[in-house]
Amino acid sequence: MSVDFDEIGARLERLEIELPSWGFADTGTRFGKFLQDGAALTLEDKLDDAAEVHRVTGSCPAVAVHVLWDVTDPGNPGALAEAASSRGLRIGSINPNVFQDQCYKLGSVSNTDPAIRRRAIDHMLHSVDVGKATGSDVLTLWFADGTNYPGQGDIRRRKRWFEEALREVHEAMPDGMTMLVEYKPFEPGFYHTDIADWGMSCSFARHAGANARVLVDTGHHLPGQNIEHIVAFLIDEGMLGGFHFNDSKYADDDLTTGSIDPYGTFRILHEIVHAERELGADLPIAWMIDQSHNLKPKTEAMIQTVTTIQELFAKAMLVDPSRLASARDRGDIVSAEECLKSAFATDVRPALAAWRKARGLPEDPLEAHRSSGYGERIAADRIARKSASSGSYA
Ligand code: PSV
Ligand code: MN
Repeated sequence: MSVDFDEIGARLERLEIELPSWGFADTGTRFGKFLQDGAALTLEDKLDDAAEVHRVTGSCPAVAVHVLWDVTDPGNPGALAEAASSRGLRIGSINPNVFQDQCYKLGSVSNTDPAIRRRAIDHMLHSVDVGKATGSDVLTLWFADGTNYPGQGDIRRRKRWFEEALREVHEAMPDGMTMLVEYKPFEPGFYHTDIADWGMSCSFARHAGANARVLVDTGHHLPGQNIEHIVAFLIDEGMLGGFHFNDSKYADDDLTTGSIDPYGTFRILHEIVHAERELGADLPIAWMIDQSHNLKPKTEAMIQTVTTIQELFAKAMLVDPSRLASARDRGDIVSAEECLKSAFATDVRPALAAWRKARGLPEDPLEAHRSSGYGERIAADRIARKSASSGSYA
């Protein structure tokens, strides 16, 4: 298959991939954390790392922030935007946190205690203000609400509290802000979660208001689920709002996109490319990464993720739409499948390297990052700061 890169390069140029601030800090599992010398200690460190990813890829100008973890001066959220813009970045999605405080043990907006429900809603309203102050146009909502045991909660009553809360927050959003409603089938609720799947997200988004959409986190599905079917369905309903890209083998593993099932991600991207071709325009999708790397060097893993998404997107654009349509119309299943397989099998890396070169970017972003010495420099600086502060770093 010959690679015509003009259309692909132009589309990739517009494919901005948002980085998660939390992907640069030390994270772990419920069994413990393995600390990295180069892990970000502060919001500024996270932005420095994001700026490094943007420097070598040219495709990541926005950074998602988590309100409790990143808005260290709630009285002056505009400072966040300044910190980002001084590094050539901007603040992307705003992620409220109504899952961490002790009061949320039995739920946030679905808690039976009205004072706790109010506290959660107020935090989301504050997050809308953070969005206004930072110029962000996306509010991303994920809730840990759920129950662990049969009988623990009144599922329908909780659903109605969710609807009320999301509507109130939606009403407070300025024009141009989008609310994204994320779903997850389990964890930390191991019996039921209040927004367990895409259908519930879609229903809650519709109740919330005209600017609410569904957020598909690729790791938030039960094994074997056909995610590209969900994506295609949501596109057709006008309800797909954004992605949290990652990969998983078992559940919400937070693995690097494409590390386990690159063909699965390719098939998702193909549904998007297919719809965009029919529409003749880009779909209004927020492209976000949601990965916490416990073992891989974090900045390297982000660069690897961005280049992988670009490769898979380019491959998806190689699917020949007229050959595919004709095979489908003839009922020629083998040829239809071959359209996808041969596009997926094409090595797009040389074409992507040439595309990057033409944009004045490094042909190999990962190699450029490694040879810059950035990783060693930040590790030395951050180790020194860790040992100078509390001495808690072991
Ligand atoms: C929850 O598992 C999630 O996917 C949500 O998007 C959170 O905001 C994010 O991870 C960060 O922990
Ligand atoms: Mn997520």
